[in-house]
Amino acid sequence: MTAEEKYLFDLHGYLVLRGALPLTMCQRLNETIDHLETLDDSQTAALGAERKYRASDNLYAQTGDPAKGSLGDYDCEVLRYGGPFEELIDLPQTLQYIEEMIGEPSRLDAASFMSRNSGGAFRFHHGYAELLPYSEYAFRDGGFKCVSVKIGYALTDVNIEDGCFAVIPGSHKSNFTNPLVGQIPDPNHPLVKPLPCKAGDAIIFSEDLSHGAVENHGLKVRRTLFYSYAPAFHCTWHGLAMTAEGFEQRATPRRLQLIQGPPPFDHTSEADVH
Ligand SMILES: O=C(O)CCC(=O)C(=O)O
Repeated sequence: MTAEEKYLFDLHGYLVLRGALPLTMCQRLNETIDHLETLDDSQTAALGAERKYRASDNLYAQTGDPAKGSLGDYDCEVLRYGGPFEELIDLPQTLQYIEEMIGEPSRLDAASFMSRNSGGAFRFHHGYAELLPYSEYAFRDGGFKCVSVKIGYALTDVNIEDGCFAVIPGSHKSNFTNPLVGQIPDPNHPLVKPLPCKAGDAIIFSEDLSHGAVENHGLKVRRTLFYSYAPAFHCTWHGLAMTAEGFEQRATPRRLQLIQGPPPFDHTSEADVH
């Protein structure tokens, strides 16, 4: 991270990396999703790419209205399918940021694809002075020590009207109740920063930051991949870091380590304990 990126991440709680996904990779990811969407629910489930449709009473998500014959808003645990989604586990363009923001041996604790139709939105959560051990933002001894850092990869162009990701910059350090938590982000509210993206852009953010998505008023389906990382002592989010058959055999050593979790303490700190 450059000195300016460190300053901005500390100040705002997020960074936008333009063009983090190489164009060809973004195309391959979209082609894979296009293919999976030609299959019915039982066929995708048999391949490990089960579509989990958002319930309309979800606490945070406002579900969109699919066009006639299209799929409803759904999430998919893409690593259970494998394919090109495995390449994002250790994408060099973003992993270097993750390592510096966590500042400890790290692991991947979740990965999912989200498809959101017109009308969909996601209410603000986090960033309200709560003490959540799984999401704390911290800076100590000259380095970041974040407990959860997430990357949202845009697979489609998303403007404000398409329901882009939105944050309250600086809320990761807030010590007071946040009145906007639980509300759908209003892009015109002075505290709210909508983050329009082009396909291939990545937003890296501390989970401690208030974040959500503004309402999709457009006609396009928004496609996003979320990859989440944490210190190695973390457990994973339910099944969200489970991998497809044969992963152990084909994975690079770094990919395998990020999935299995490296030893949580490095050699020096282990010596401190004895
Ligand atoms: O829809 C979005 O971009 C926000 C999703 C999100 O924050 C979450 O799933 O926790």
